[in-house]
Amino acid sequence: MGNQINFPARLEETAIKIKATLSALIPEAEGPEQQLISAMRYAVLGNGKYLRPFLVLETGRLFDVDEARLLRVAAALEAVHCYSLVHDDLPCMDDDDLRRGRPTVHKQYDEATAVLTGDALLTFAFEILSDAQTHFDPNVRLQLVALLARVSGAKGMVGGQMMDMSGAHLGNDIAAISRMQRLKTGGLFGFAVESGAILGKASDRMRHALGGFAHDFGLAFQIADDIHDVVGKAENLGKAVGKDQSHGKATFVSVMGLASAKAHLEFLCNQAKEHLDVFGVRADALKALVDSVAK
Ligand code: GRG
Repeated sequence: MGNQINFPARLEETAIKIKATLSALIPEAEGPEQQLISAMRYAVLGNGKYLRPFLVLETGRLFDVDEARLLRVAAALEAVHCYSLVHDDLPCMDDDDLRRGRPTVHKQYDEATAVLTGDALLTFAFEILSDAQTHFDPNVRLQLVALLARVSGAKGMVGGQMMDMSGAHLGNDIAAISRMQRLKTGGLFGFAVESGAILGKASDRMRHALGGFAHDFGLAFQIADDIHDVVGKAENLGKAVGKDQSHGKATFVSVMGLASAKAHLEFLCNQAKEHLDVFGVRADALKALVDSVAK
């Protein structure tokens, strides 16, 4: 029997829940901090797909983890993701005017506000994770904090961004590009999946399967993004397209060619789903997410 999941509806349901959680965690404020809080809300409550929260929720559901806890962890992860987008859009980095179909934070507010918004979202994530409402066991909280710090920092997303910015050194080395992308975008997907397993006290076998899934899914997501950069339309993506090409950046498409990149995407998506077979139909929502990326 095929996958019975209505993926768009399920993703929309996650988006609604995570936005409500983030809105409650970052309430509007009056007074001197008003502009910063307003920009933080603008950054996290946009028209995103909320894929990382979806992964946290669906992985946690495999282990019957309480949804309120999953939503807090997902909110922390989304805050880090949004911080990275706000900083990545700055003139000193990718210099983008459009994000999620709206002006980027530095365009809507100003550059200083955008820098501070990113800083505040990053630290806010750790405030949420370290709060006892996230989990009663301080050991579990510590594992979450340590993992998010690792995947976000110099040996994770920030390190990958640094490699990307000095992209000339990557040349046409597909292994180096894969490593850079694994650090830059794969780490947060890894956290999404592993946090569900940490909260669910998953067995080593389950963790191993989820680790394989996160690895293949993260790479597939990046290849799909590279393909969209070449063949996508800005109005569909809510951001500029063709930027990698015009900046002469080495991407999976520029190195492998479009046809091979598409074939590799399909291979990785199939492999990602195979890792999930151990969970049976309970992983159908995660498999539906993979299918959406494959398309
Ligand atoms: C500035 C520290 C720092 C890091 C930046 C992730 C990142 C590193 C930059 C984002 C720029 C980019 C295009 C990365 C590729 C991954 C990607 C497509 C991110 C966008 O994620 P989506 O598609 O976005 O999940 P939404 O808006 O749906 O959340």
